[in-house]
Amino acid sequence: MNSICHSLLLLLALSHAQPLTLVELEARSECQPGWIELPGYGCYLFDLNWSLDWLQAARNCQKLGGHLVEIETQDEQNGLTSIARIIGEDFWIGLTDIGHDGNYRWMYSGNEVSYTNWAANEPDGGIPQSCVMMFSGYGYDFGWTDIKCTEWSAHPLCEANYYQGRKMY
Ligand SMILES: [Ca+2]
Ligand SMILES: [Ca+2]
Repeated sequence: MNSICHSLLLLLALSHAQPLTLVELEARSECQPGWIELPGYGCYLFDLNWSLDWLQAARNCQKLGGHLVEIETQDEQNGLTSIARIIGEDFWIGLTDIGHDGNYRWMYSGNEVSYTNWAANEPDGGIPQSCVMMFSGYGYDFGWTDIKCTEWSAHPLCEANYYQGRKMY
């Protein structure tokens, strides 16, 4: 998108009294088409094309040049929650305790989880529930739940670095 067009859209967006729609958020973005920017954090894809199990969702994000989202701060979570509320569906995130029950790690970075957004009484699943979803139902409001990796389907929520031309940086 050229910069004049981008500035116009930005002006339009800033002059809105209403919250931005998904289309407007995408139009303002410095990310790949279809991805949404959270300024300072990166690019995110709420991939509504697919409803997949956790591993398939992870592969799907990888194929698209990203990875399942890793949520490190309350700010990042708040941004993602506000978009997920508009969509109103469940999303996989890149957190798992497969192979080390109760010790949650982000799959892509390998980092142990520090910030968490567990819903009340979660995680509650022990060994059978090893993958983590931002869940829309039961009043969870996109808080995290541990859930079976293969018996549930949800949309992938992918994250990638900023995009310039064809090069990620
Ligand atoms: Ca992140
Ligand atoms: Ca659970």
